[in-house]
Amino acid sequence: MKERVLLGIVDFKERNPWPLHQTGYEMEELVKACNGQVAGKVMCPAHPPEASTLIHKGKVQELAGLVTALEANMVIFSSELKGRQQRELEEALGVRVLDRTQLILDIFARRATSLEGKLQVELAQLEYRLPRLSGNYEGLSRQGGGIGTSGPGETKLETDRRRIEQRVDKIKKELVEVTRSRQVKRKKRQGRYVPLISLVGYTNAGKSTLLNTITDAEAVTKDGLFTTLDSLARQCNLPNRQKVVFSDTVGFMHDLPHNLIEAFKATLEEVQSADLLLHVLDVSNPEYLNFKISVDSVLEQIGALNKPTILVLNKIDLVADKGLIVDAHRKFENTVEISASAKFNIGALLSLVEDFLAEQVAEINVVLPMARMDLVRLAHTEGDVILEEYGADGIHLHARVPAHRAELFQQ
Ligand SMILES: Nc1nc2c(ncn2[C@@H]2O[C@H](COP(=O)(O)OP(=O)(O)OP(=O)(O)O)[C@@H](O)[C@H]2O)c(=O)[nH]1
Ligand SMILES: [Mg+2]
Repeated sequence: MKERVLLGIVDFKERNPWPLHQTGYEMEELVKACNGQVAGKVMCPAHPPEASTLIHKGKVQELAGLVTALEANMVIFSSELKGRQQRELEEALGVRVLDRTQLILDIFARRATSLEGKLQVELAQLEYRLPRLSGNYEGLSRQGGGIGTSGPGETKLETDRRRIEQRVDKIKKELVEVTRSRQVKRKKRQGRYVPLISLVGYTNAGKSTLLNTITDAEAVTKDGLFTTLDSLARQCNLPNRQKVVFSDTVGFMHDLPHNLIEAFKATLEEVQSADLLLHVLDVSNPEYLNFKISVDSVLEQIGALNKPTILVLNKIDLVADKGLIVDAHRKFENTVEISASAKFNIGALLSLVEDFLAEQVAEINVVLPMARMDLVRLAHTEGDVILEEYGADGIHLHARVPAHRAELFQQ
């Protein structure tokens, strides 16, 4: 059975982090991503931050009336709730109350498939719950398969802070192990110096679609939020036959729960170690400039904002006003407009990628003295060897190596 959700869109007036209609739209999309059904949407003016309740009494009464009239079995607020606020609202409304953070965590819990992803989400959920635990509050039943119940089950242990803390410690240790084994795999790949290109961007921008268009990956694409959670990497050849790896990543969103970003930092190492980022932007959405700001803010939090980046203006098949593209080119550096699904202008994007990589990868074609096997080994471990032949005059080596290594071979 689908949950029927009444949405409370909290209006902070001039303190709103984001246009309110976009918040409302995104909240609806988040509910859909959880398989829920939006029964109604109510704007709720917020109290000043120092007030103990989030919204005023009259509004709570109005919501209670709507819960009955619309047969909603859950109310979800667009801003984060303190433990006490959530309990008071549940008592007043008689149905379960969640906030945006719990909703996002729930989506991640549903979508996580890898062991690492599952652990990361469980960690974020437990850390969200810890400061909100309360000794004697039973709360409304969290049994069944509804929104907010995915992930670690809510048992008696939930009220036992110490046991949750132990679980948090255990997950952290397990994550160190899982992350280490993934890093070993990545090192092996990097050992051959195949440049890594990471696709980043707001959720639903078209990253997975672009990965599929460029490589022959079969990444899942869908109109909806947070379709991709685990990163997926695919090797392919650029038109100039250079080998590269493209990797798809989890989509970003504005105001992502902080402990979720923390938990996903290990996965996002792919982004940190990338040679080049393709920042995919859905320019058919009027909020695209805000999307870019949000994505840049997450990139900054994971220390990847200064990476070489190509801004990929996607979904231009849906953009009627071409002035918008001209504008974006003027505003930002290194932009290229494409349509990932209609496969438009992909050639231009790839040639831009080649230009970027050319600055980081050098192609060498040299004859080395027989005594310099160390350089041949270096070319194998850090580079991509195209030809290796042993002649009377020495070792003929044709390879691509990291630009900063090229000089060693030229001497
Ligand atoms: N019209 C149009 N639709 C596109 C284009 N690129 C992607 N889409 C659609 O946009 C939706 C989202 O695409 P995805 O590739 O799943 O987006 P994503 O960035 O991977 O999203 P998350 O994994 O949720 O972060 C899908 O319905 C795609 O078919 C495009 O160039 N034009
Ligand atoms: Mg995706």
